[in-house]
Amino acid sequence: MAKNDKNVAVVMGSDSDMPVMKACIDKLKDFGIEPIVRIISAHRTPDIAAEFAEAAAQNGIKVIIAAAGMAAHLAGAIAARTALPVIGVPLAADQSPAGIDALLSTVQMPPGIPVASMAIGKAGAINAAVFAVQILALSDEKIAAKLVDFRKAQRQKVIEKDSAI
Ligand code: RP5
Repeated sequence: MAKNDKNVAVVMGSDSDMPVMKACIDKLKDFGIEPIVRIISAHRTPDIAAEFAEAAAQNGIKVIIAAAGMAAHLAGAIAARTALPVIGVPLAADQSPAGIDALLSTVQMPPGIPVASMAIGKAGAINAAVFAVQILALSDEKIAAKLVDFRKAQRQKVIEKDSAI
């Protein structure tokens, strides 16, 4: 993969994760960020997960969002092989105990190799995008300005809902 201007990667363990992770991708696009999107499994394609993580920084990626369900080791496995910030999104897969399995697998990283774990499911998917935006905003004034606008719009929506009651 050539170095490009796509500096956020959204990686998920299966195409079955896409219905939830679309919310993450769409939120990034709202901020003008076109992410690299990959399906990579920590368990089914561990070699590809390792290659992706080890090459990510040299490929221009600054933040990695990694989502998975069940024994959700994807975010941790990637974090083990890169010093880039990794944001984890635990998902509630079919037959999962409401995503608690994935939450614990994502959040319970050993000291020294952190994953910034978001909430389970769509809320976490959206917050992963916003958190990635917040990281990029530290060194990008245009993204920082969009973040200010996003917060203002969000505030306004709540005020309007309050007025409508
Ligand atoms: C995880 O197992 C994936 O992230 C997905 O949430 C879950 C089930 O995967 P599929 O059997 O639908 O491919 O690795």
